[in-house]
This record gives sequence, structure tokens and C-alpha cells, in this order.
Amino acid sequence: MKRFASGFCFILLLLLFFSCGGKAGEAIHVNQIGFHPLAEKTAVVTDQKAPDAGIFHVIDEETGQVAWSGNATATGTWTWAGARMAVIDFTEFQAPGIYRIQNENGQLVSPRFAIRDTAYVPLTRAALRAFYYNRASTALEPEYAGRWARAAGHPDTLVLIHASAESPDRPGGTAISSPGGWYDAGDYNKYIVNSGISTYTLLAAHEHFPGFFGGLSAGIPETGDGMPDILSEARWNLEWMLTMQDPGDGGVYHKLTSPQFSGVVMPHEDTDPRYVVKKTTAAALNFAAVMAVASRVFEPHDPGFASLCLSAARAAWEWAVAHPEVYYRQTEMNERHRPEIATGEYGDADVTDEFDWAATELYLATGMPEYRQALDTERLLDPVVPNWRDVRALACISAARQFMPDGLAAGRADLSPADRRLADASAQCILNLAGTLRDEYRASALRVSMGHDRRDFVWGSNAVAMNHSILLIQAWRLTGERSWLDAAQANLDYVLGRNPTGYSFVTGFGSHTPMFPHHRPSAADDNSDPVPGFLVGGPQSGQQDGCTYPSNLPALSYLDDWCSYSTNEVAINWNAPLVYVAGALQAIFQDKKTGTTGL
Ligand code: G3I
Ligand code: 9MR
Repeated sequence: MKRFASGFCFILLLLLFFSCGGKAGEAIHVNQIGFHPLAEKTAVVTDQKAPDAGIFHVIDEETGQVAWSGNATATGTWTWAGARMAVIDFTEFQAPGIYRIQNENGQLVSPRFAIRDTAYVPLTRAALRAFYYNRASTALEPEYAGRWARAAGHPDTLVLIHASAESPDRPGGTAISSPGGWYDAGDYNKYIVNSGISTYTLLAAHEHFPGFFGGLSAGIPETGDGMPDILSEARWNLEWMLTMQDPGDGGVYHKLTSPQFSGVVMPHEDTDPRYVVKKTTAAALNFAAVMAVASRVFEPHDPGFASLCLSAARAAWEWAVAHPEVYYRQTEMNERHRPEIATGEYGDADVTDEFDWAATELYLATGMPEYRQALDTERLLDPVVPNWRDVRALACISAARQFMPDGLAAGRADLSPADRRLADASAQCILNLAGTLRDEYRASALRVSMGHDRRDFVWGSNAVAMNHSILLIQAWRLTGERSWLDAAQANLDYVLGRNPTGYSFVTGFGSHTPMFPHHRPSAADDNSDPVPGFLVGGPQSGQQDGCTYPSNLPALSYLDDWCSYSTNEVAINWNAPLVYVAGALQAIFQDKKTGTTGL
């Protein structure tokens, strides 16, 4: 898409929006994809003043008939958007079809949505295919990429060792080959810690829901080769990550990057030199954790690859133990080395969580006591929502799954005392954190856990919502209680349109979606619509890009414009939890494994 179309289309969208009924500040927001028949189903009415707790109708789009009627309940002000809310709960309505919601006089009308058994199958597939669209070093063929086919770019077969990364065997300026992997985001660089958590999340999706994800066909070149597509896609990045390890010492380069962000060009048009930059402790540990998980997940499919991953993981761990405090500080590095590097930092001055995560995954993969002894179980009790910089909760997720595959109630009697301690700490870690999220969902005027902490509205806030849901789904798996699922569903509703901006934040999925994401291929190609299946970063009031926003309120500070890289970029670590959550909810409802409250 040529980006200068944006102003014109923005005005057109505004006109369309206001001609669709409803006054400014008054609207019905709903998940624009829709629901599985068994899911909790809510819509919200927002109003600057006070939404009436009046009657609302679910209208069948085909017949125009009223299919369900009920009241909206005023829930108070959702401070993140400074607006009063009322919630319409139509969970009891389960009939498949296509619907809209409107008030009695028909002045307020929601976007259309579906209720269907396969509610999230196309979305999950598209969100996974987004990874394929972001593959580096390969052409995207029309057979798989359709209108978004493109030439290969960034072969990365001659990548220079940056001065910050040199070692005796690999002096600065010499070249290594490091092809493949995914572009991180809307830029064309590849960063270990961010691709690590993204790859983990895809591997976990398959590990936790093998039935659904094992059968999900993504229409990628590997489809039909006997390997689940989600594992093939993850392997595309794992193979790249393996090339980022220095075979001389086991250390892992922090990133593979051009010195500056490229212009708004297609991949093959960006021919700037590329470098691997500085080995860091965070990169080594993140790599070690993900490779250990990969060894576990790939064991039944490809034992040779699994064992390669495990050796790489162990070597990276050894490097990190010997270099426990090598942090990535770009400004400092630029004072000492040339060329200057200006791309994404992904800096992290606390790697205790990376140590805990890597130790846990290596222990789960090998059973070797040395890894368990390196783990501080106490620290697992105080986790935060997982993100590229804080991965401690991932240790809890993996250990809880490994030791309690059938949930808490199934018992842990046959575990050794040490494993039992780890199992209990992991369960507590998940239930404590998920508990605060569920409390917020229950108390929230918007009925979402987003906003449980003011840091929820950060750069990439939509992924915070999805990572909340991953935790809530773990709590459901441990306990079987339905309410965890309802809270998880609520955040998916939020990113798909039940939010005060009225956007479904996934490109191509919904009736009001981002058209101008900060994604170079989407901006530089000839298509009028962006590459589909990408979750954009979402609202947050940092406004680090200096664009002009419609509001300074955290949940309204969003702009569908190329300019807005702080709210409208796409990124692999934002899409991976979308894949997980959409697929997990589909799998769960599909299997009707909805726990003790029954459905
Ligand atoms: O560390 C502070 C914390 O102390 C403070 O309380 C908080 C308040 O907002 O900010 C914290 O730092 C934030 C940091 O992320 C860690 O969460 C910064 O404000 C915030 O600007 C920073 O955003 C990161 C952004 O890059 C800029 O560095 C995003 O998390 C990260 O997703 C994003 O990643 C970029 C890559 O650099 C390049 N590729 C695209 C990708 C997506 O936009
Ligand atoms: O395009 C870049 C985007 O991918 C990054 O996430 C973002 C933050 O690091 O930076 C963007 O590049 C901008 C640069 O930082 C400042 N000049 C404008 C660039 C975007 O047009």
C-alpha cells in the first residue's frame, strides 16, 4: 500500500463511521469476529454521559428479526478511557448465525459478528500465517501468499561480525551466514530475545493443545509434509536462532541488524549491510530456554533435531553462567564501537528471570539436578505478566504443565519432594497472578482484565491483553473452573473490537480494522489492504513517535497511521499470544472441556 493514501482513507472512514448511526461518544462495541456458541458473550455500550441500562436486541442479519433481547447493566466509568460503560451479557444466546446488536430505537448499532462452532479457526490460521508473511531470506510465492507474494530479501548469508561481537575465531568485519528466521515486526531486523518468547509461545500452543494445533493447516510451503504447521513455522525461526550461536564458545548474539532502520521499502530493496551484534546474557539464556523447549517438543517428530537443540541449549547456558552480567546497552556500546547501531534495543538490566526460565526448561528437558539447583523456586512466587523482558512466568507455565498435565486435583503424589516444591510454586505463581487478573475482570467497568496495572497500557498493550489470557487459560487448566475462561475470552473480545476505540486490532479481521500498520511490506507493496492476520501494538499514551493522537487517555491513544509506530506497528511477540489464545479457546470450546460448572 502506498502510505500517502492514508489521509484520504481516514476521512472516508470517519464519514462512514458517523453515517452508520450512533452519536460521537456513544456506541456498541463487540468482538467483531464473534463467539463460539458456548462462550461468554458480552457487548459494551459506551457513552460520555451515562448509558441507559435499557433494552438491547440481538438482530439476525439474515432475517432482520429479533433473536434475543435483554438489558444492559451500567457498570460505571472505565478510567482508562474516561467513559461510562454498560455491559450487555447475552451468553445464554447460543444459536449459530450472523448478528448485530442494537438499542430499542435503532440509533445505536454494533458491528456484525458471528456465533459459530468454528468461531476462531480462520483467525488462528491467519495469525499463524502472519509469521510466514514475515519470513526473512525467502520469496513468498503466490501459491501461499496470494496478493501478498513478494521477492526474497535479506539473504543474510554474509552477515558481518560487529566490533562489539568479535571473538578470536570471528574477528570484527568477518562474515557469517545467518539466514532465515522472522522479521521482528514492521522493521527488517531479527532480535533473539523477542523471537525467543514468540517461538516459545507457538511451541507452547502446540504442546498444550496438540489436538487442535496439530491439525491446523496454515497453507504454508511445509503444509502436508507430516509435521504440524505450527511446528514447521516455529522451526523456521529455531533454525535461524541456531546460527546466532557462536560455535566457539556457546554465546549468542543479541541481534542481527542493519545499523539504521530501513526506509519504507520491500525486503529486496533494503540492501544495507547487516551485522550480528554483541553476545549478551539475556540472549544466551533466552536461547537456552527456547532450545530446551524445542528439544522436548520435537523429540517425537525429529529426534535428531531435538538433540541438536538440547546441545545448543546447554552450551548457551554454560556461556551465561560464565558471563552472568553482560547486558545490552546500545548507547554505551555506540560510545566504543563502530558502526553505530540505532535499531531496536530490547535491553534488559535484570536477567534473574531469564536464569529462572532457562534453568527450569533445561531441568524439564534433562532431569539433571544441576539445573534445578540453579533455580530459585521462591522467586517463582512473584511473577509478572510475561513479555519479552520478563519471562519468569514462562517457567511457571512450563513446569505446571509438565508436572500437572491433568490439573491440580489429579495429584502430585508420585513427584519427588523437590519436584513437588517446583510444581506447587508453579501453580501458586499462575493462580496468584491469574487471580489478580480475574479480580480485575470482575470489577472492571469494561469487564476486562486490561488495566489491572497501569503498565498494561505499554507499547504493545494488545499483547499484554493476550498474555493475560494465556495466564488465565493456565489457571483454567489447573482448576477446571469456568470463570478463568470467561476472563480469558474477555481479553480476546477486547482486541477484536469490544474496546472504546471500536477497532478490531487484527488486520483483515473485523469490520473496522487497521489499514495502515507500521509494517514495511504492507506500506510499500501495491495492495490497498495490509498483510492480514497481524495484531497491531494497540493503545498506550507514551506517544513516543510524536504523531498526533485523538486522545491522551491510555486506552484511546491509538492511531491507525503509518506514523504511529508506538501503537500501530505489528510484531511477532504480539502475534504469538494471539495465535495461542484464539486457538486455545477454539480448542477448549470445541472439546467442551469447560470444567466443573458445566455447559
Ligand atoms: O523500563 C521502563 C519502566 O521502568 C517504566 O515504568 C515504563 C513506563 O512506560 O517504561 C519502561 O520502559 C519501556 C520498555 O519498552 C520496556 O517495557 C519503554 O517505556 C518503552 O518505550 C519500551 O518499548 C519498547 C519499544 O520497542 C521501544 O524500545 C517495546 O516494549 C518493544 O516492543 C518495541 O520493540 C520494537 C523493537 O525495538 C524494534 N522492532 C519493532 C518492535 C515493535 O515496535
Ligand atoms: O520503523 C521503526 C520501527 O520498526 C521501530 O519499532 C521504531 C522504534 O524503535 O522505530 C521506527 O523507526 C523510526 C525511528 O526510530 C525514528 N525515525 C522514524 C522511523 C520510522 O519512520
